[in-house]
Amino acid sequence: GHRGGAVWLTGLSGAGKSTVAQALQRVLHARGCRTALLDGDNLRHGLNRDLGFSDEDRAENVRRTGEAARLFADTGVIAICALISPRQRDRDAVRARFDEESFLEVHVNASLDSCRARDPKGLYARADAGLITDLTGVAAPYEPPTRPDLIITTDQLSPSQAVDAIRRLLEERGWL
Ligand code: GGZ
Repeated sequence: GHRGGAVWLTGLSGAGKSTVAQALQRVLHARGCRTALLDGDNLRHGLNRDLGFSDEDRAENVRRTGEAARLFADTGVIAICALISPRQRDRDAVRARFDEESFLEVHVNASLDSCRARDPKGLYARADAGLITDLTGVAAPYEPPTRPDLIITTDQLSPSQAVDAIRRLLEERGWL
């Protein structure tokens, strides 16, 4: 069996949050865990489609996703959340909605240079061309977690190594 909770992946666009989230979901499924994947980019097509990228809208995006994650966690599901979630206060507000042992903040860490070099969606190029004026890390702030439960440096770890580190953390914390 396993416990419900939220694994909250925060980091810059292009740091690898979605890749790690999907790989984590596969590993947890293989172990018989029930999971839900809440990916910021996907949620912005549905639940959060009314929201943009102002500080206020990002805060609401994070809040709403945190509430959805809590509903899943309450039914015993492990909610894997992958949002830039650039503000510490917004992430702290989500954490405060969970039992202390049911929320894990994971910093998916990559240098801005490597996110730029990857630029999987061409966002950094579009920001340089002036087509996006509020890209996180370029023209909008990113506050790295002050006390993350785990830091995954994707410059140094493969996706499977990153997932392994999260799996070990879940075992240590008694989720698995
Ligand atoms: C940040 C942006 C922006 C701006 C579009 N700033 O890497 P992606 O492309 O696939 O995922 C990013 C997604 C960010 O949504 P989040 O819900 O994770 O952001 S937040 O937590 O800050 O609310 C990115 C894309 O949307 N995108 N414009 N200006 N990311």
